[in-house]
Amino acid sequence: MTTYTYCQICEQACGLVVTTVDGRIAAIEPDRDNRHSWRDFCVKAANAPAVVEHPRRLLQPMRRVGDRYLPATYEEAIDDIARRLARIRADHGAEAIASYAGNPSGMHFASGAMLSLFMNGLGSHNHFWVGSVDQNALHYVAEQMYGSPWVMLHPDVDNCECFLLIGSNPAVSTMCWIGRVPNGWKRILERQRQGATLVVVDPRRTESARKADVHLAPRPDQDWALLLAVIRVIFDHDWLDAGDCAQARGIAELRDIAGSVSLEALAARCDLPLDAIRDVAERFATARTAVCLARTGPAQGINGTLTEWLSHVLNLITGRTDRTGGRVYNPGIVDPLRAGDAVFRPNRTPSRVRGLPTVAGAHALAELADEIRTPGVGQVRALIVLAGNPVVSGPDGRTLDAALGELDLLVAIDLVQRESHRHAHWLIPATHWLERSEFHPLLSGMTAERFAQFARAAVDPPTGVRHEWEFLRDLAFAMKLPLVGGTAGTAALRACTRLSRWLAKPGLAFDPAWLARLMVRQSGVVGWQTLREAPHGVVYGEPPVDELRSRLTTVDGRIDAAPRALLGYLRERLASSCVADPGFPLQLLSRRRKQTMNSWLADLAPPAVVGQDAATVGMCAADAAAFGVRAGQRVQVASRANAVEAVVEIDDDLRPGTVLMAQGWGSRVFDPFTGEAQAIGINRNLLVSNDDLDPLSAVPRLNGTPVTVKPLVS
Ligand SMILES: Nc1nc2c(c(=O)[nH]1)N[C@H]1C(S)=C(S)[C@@H](COP(=O)(O)OP(=O)(O)OC[C@H]3O[C@@H](n4cnc5c(=O)[nH]c(N)nc54)[C@H](O)[C@@H]3O)O[C@H]1N2
Ligand SMILES: Nc1nc2c(c(=O)[nH]1)N[C@H]1C(S)=C(S)[C@@H](COP(=O)(O)OP(=O)(O)OC[C@H]3O[C@@H](n4cnc5c(=O)[nH]c(N)nc54)[C@H](O)[C@@H]3O)O[C@H]1N2
Ligand code: SF4
Ligand SMILES: [Mo]
Repeated sequence: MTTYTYCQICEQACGLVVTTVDGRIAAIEPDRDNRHSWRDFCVKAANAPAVVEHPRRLLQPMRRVGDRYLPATYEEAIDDIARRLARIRADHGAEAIASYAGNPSGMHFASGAMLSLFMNGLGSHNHFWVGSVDQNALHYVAEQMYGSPWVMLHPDVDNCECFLLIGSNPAVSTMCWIGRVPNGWKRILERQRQGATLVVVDPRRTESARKADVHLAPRPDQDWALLLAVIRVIFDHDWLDAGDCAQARGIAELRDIAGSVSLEALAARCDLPLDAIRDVAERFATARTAVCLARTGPAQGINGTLTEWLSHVLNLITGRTDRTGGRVYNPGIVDPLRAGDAVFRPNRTPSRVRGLPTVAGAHALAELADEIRTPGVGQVRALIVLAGNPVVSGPDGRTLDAALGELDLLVAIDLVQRESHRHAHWLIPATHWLERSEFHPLLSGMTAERFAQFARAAVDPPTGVRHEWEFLRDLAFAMKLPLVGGTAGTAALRACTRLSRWLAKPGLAFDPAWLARLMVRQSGVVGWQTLREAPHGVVYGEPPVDELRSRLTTVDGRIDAAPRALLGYLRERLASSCVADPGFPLQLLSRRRKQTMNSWLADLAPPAVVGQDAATVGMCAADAAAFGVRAGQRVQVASRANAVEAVVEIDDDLRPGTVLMAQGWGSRVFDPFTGEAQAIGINRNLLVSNDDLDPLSAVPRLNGTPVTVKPLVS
C-alpha cells in the first residue's frame, strides 16, 4: 500500500511516500509530487521504521511497583492517575500539577492541544515547554516588536541576494526553526551560484561556513555587538529604507544607542575586524534583497534576545521585513495571530520561586527543579512529561533528575522510557507520527509559501496502543475537568465519547480534529475536504508578502523597533565588560548530527557517529597546547555547575577559546521490564547551570557556557 504524508521529525515537514507490505513499512521515500517539498528528505526519515519498531518501545501503560514496572491496562492507568491527581489538587491546589511539553509535541496538533486543554481544565498555570531551551528569544522579540509571540517571519530564499546567517548550520540541521524552507540549504547554494552573497557568522567553521563567501567567527554570545555595529554603519551611511523606518516606532532611539558606542568598542566585544564588519554592513544594506536570520547559536546563549532583536532591526531598517526576498509573514490557513491563543491559552502568571515572567505563555525549563524542590503554596508535586527529555536536552540534568525523583507523581508519555522518565510512576505509550492522521492548523503558516498538507497514517499503531491525546482526553473525563464549553459542554463530549464506544462509531468520540476542522472552516481559506483529499498537499495562493503590517497587534499598530525592555537590556550589556571568568576561560559550543534529532535518535545512531561525537571534546590545537592536553587524552571538562569526562579531539575549525561537545548524548533508553539500560556518550548539558539565563527569554546558556579543561592523571 502507498501512503502520502509528511515527515514530523522536524519542522521541515518533508513530503513522503510510504510503502507498506502486510502492515509493515517497506520503504520511505521523498514524495516527488509534493508541490512544496518535493526535493527534500533526510536520513532521519529514512530511519523512521527503526523508531516504529524500536525493541524497547512502550506497548502498554507500565506502573512502577518498587523499582520495577508492571504492565497495566489504560483503564487502570487512568483510574490511578486521576485519583492521585485529584488528591494532589484537593490537598495542594491545581498549581501543584505541572506539565512539560517537548519538541515532538509541537509537530502534533492533537497532543499539544489536548495537553493545553487538560492543563486549562485543571486550572494550573504550571506549564513548562521546550521553547525555553530553544526558541524563546524569537517569541519574546516577536511579542515586543509585533505585539504577538506568534509572529514568525520566514525567509523568501529564492528571491534573496544576500544571506546573513547567524548561529545556524543548515547544511546539517536543514532550514527550520519555527518555520521551514524545504531543501532550504540547497536553495541558498543555488542562489549563491546565481550571484547571491552568503555570510555565515559562527564561532566554528561549520559545514555551512565552509560554503560561505564570508565567514565571521565571533566570540560566542557577542553577536549582538556585531549586529549593533552593522546597524551603526548603516545609520552612518544612511543606507536605510526611509519608508519602512518612517512607519516604525523607535528608530530615533535606535540611532541614538547605536551612535553612543564606538565601532571599535563593538568590534572588540565580538572580536572581529572592523573592516569585516563594515564590509558585511555594506553588502547587506546595498543588496537589492537580503535576509538576516539569527538562530539557535545565539538564541541558546545569554544574549539571545538582544541578537534576535537586532537581527529584526537590521531587516527592518533596510526594508527587508515582509518584502519579496526578505522575511515574510504568512497567515497560513489558520492565522496563528488569531487562533494561537484560543487553543494554547497564554499564562501570564510569573513563576512562583524566581518570579520570572512567562514567554509565549509558558514557564522556563530552567526553573522546573526549583519549582519542584522549593516548599510552599504551588510547589510542583506532579508532572506530566509529554514527548520530552528535559534531563538531557535542558540545563543541569543532575539537579532536575534529583528533583523528578522527589515528585509524588511523574507521568511520562513517550515512545520509550528515556533518561527523563527514570523516576516515572507511570509510563504511557505514545503513537508514532507514521501511525497518525491529522491536519495541523498552525503549521501551514510556518513557511514562505501558501501550502498546506494533511498528515496520513501509513501503519496502524501497535495493538492496544492509544494516541496520547486519547489518553489525556480520557484522563480529563475521568477527573471531570471542563475541556470545551464549560462543565455542561464537557459532559456532552464525554457522553458522545462513551456512546461512540457502545455504538463502535469512533467518529462520535471527542477528538481535537474537531477543533482543527472548525478553525479551517472559520478561516474559509481552503475547504476541509480539499485538504483531506489532496495526497501531495495544496498550494492555495501566491507566496505571501506585505501581510504583517495590517495584522500588527501592538498598541499603536506599528512595529516597535526599540522596545523598552530590550533597550534597557542593551544599555546594561553596553555598560558591562565582557571579560572571561578566569576559572572557566573557555566557551562550550554544540553540534548536531544528520542522523540524530536532539536526544531522541542518538540510541539508534551508527557506530561511526557515536565514535566521533558522543564522548569527545573538540579543541583547536593552540588551546590544547595551552591547556596541556593532546588528541585522544581523557580530560575533565568543568563548569561552575558540574564536571564531566571526555576525550580530546583536535578541531581547528573551532575559534580559539571555544570548545565543542555535541548535544543529545548521554541519555539511556530503559527496558522497563528489566530496568536494563546503557547510556551512550556524555550528557554535556550537565555542565550548563540552571540559573545562568538570558534574563528576558529565560533560556539557559547552552551555548557559550564558560568551562575549563584539565588533563586527567591516569
Ligand atoms: N540532523 C538534525 N537536524 C535538526 C536537529 C537535530 O537535532 N539534528 N534539530 C532540529 C531543531 S529542534 C532545531 S531548533 C534546528 C536548529 O537549527 P540551527 O539553528 O541551524 O542549529 P545548529 O545546527 O545547532 O547550528 C547552530 C550553530 O550556532 C553556532 N553557535 C553556537 N554559539 C554561537 C554564538 O554565540 N553565536 C553564533 N553566531 N553562533 C553560535 C554553533 O557552532 C552551530 O554551528 O535544527 C533542527 N534540525
Ligand atoms: N546543548 C544543547 N542543548 C540543546 C540544544 C542544543 O543545540 N544544544 N538544542 C535544543 C533544542 S533546539 C531542542 S528542540 C531541545 C529538545 O528538547 P526535548 O524536546 O525535551 O528533548 P528531545 O531530546 O527532543 O526528546 C524528545 C522526546 O520525545 C519522544 N518522542 C518522539 N516522538 C514522539 C511522539 O510522537 N509522541 C511522544 N509522546 N513522544 C515522542 C522521544 O522519544 C524523546 O524522548 O533540546 C535543546 N537542547
Ligand atoms: S529534514 Fe529530515 S527529519 Fe526533517 S522533516 Fe525532512 S525528512 Fe524529516
Ligand atoms: Mo529545537
